[in-house]
Amino acid sequence: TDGSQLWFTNQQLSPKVKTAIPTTVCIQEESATFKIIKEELAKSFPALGVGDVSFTKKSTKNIVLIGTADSKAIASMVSEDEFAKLGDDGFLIRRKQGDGTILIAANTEFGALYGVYEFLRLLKTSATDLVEIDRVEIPSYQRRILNHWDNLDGTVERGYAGYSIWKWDELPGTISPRYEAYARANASIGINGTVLNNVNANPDILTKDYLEKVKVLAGIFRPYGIRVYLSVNFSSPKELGGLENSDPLNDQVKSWWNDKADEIYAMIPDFGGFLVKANSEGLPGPQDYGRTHADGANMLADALAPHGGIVMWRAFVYNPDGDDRAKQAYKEFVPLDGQFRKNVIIQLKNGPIDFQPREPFSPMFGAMKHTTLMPEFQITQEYLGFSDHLVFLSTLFEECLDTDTYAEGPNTTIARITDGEVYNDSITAIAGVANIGEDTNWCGHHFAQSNWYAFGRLAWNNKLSSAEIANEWLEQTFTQDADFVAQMKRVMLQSREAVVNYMTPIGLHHLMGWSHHYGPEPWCEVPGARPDWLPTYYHKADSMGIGFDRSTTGSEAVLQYAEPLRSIYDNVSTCPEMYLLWFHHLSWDYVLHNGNTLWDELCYKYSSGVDRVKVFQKIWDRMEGKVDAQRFKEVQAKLAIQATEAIWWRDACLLYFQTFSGKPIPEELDRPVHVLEKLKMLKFDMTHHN
Ligand code: BDP
Repeated sequence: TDGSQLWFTNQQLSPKVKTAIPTTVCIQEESATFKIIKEELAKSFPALGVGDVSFTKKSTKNIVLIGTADSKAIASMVSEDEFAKLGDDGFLIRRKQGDGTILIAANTEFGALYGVYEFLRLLKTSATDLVEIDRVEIPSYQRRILNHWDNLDGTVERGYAGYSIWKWDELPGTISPRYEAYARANASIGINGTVLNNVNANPDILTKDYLEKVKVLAGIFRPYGIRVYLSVNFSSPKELGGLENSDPLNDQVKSWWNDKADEIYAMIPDFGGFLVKANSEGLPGPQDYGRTHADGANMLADALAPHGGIVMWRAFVYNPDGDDRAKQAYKEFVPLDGQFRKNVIIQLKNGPIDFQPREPFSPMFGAMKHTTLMPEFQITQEYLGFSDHLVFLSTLFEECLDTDTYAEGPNTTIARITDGEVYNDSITAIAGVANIGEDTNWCGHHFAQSNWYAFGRLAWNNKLSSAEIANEWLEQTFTQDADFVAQMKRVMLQSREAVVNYMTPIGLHHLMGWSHHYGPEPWCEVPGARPDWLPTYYHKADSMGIGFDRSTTGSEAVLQYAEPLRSIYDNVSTCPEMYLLWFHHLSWDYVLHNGNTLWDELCYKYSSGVDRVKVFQKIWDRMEGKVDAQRFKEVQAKLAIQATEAIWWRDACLLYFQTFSGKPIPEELDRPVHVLEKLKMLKFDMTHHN
């Protein structure tokens, strides 16, 4: 098995499904989406051993009945009240008592499609016994979106699975079969939007030629319930339209965008909207003209509003001459609270810096009470070992969503702030930066598929646990063998903490190599470089100690958090140890709660990260024979890289920090196998990773 089939690999009926599944399927409606539903069932039932399916429009006993209220049979079995609760994408699956019929009902055909994928998932995983099934699912977020950082030249920024799956040169004439496979995979986990191009947007995406290509993709995705969105360059009116400037208050600029929106919607009536990175990392934006982010976002929002489109405006802004980088987005955006149009959503990375293995949450969550916010996660592993390291990111996503901001008192979690529960937002959304490329297995590492999967599942239901997600992913992707699932679930659930420990434990961050962001370079110096792109800006190691003082004696970033978090983070004895060096600069002799000095604890943490990966290797080796030989070997080879690189990280960081601490590595721990001076001379070769 080469991984190309993603989580559709294992077609085995779950042992828990004791009951007979009807093989007659009644679907009374017709559409492209219902056709997909039929195809899925026609493929899956025989493969699962349920039997060949026969489709009928007649509702009898002992059938699988699928549809919306437009289907008479469905309408007679589901009340209006029940339908009202389901919303656009929700569905119910219910076993009708007495005659064996399984009902899958929704308000829309897309809801029915999600219901069918859920039904198939239940058949294939040991989640539920279907005999008495009676469940309602309503997605946590209305818009569940992948962000592709794919460039028009076919490269993928921070992509580690080969070139882009979008073949812009071949479109619109030639259609890769991958497009539909992509749509199917996304729909199966509830993803309903895709931003096709990089946030560092090339204006050309809005030319007629490219829009023709986009239109073809939108057409393929449409029956799967997936809308297309585009990243736009704020200077497009100037660059493409030949206008004098792109000032959002310039009437010509406004009409350029209005016309562009009209043009897009004439071609793609269900177009989702724009994603914008503006005045960030050198990109143009409204501030170039003395205007605010709100001025810029609102102008675009006004162009899209008549068509029902939205603007996702990114808050990833920071400036080398500004304050502590961790504080800047908040300082820029919070004063604008309440000034954004209803169809603007501020898209916010989970942490205040940048997708590090661990960051405290961005304090903007909860601080903008009159502005809609959406979380942005990074599925691609820019800072977590690319597609070479096995890291299950679900626990990172879950940690963020479950974090209590206390913005409105206890239980103001990021999940509840962003899914509309706390502030009743009319639009809700969540985004994940995709890890997909043209590699046969889509994501570079077989286990990296689980991160795409987990993002979709959490976007659908932000209360799911990572353990449940790992479980169902493993069962569908590999096997239901109980030992395999139990062992590998443990590996997955521990994997993120392992990477935190061998890269950036105790609140350290941004220690990685210059520009490519691979491997450790805590010593990194680049002549003339922006200081806020250098590790020394973040770790501040010196002979006295290590860490970034963001407490009230330092940059005061803690003040951006609501009480009691502000005080908890500010006080070194109450600050959670996982954030200690994020918020405090501490002496090497500082004693932690467990009695270790900070230096010793750093050594233990780095070592434990390495040890964990070695355990992962052993566990995987025991799985031989339980999975196909190809995937077994490929994962085994990746784990070997990961173990080697975990040691590289440990040695590089400890040897370098040791030049400041002057302290020995605790007796019982493994000694470094590298020499610092040699590590410093390593030149990283990106070609190996693409
Ligand atoms: C950083 C990446 C950079 C992205 C930027 C962003 O290094 O490639 O363009 O984020 O999110 O993590 O805009």
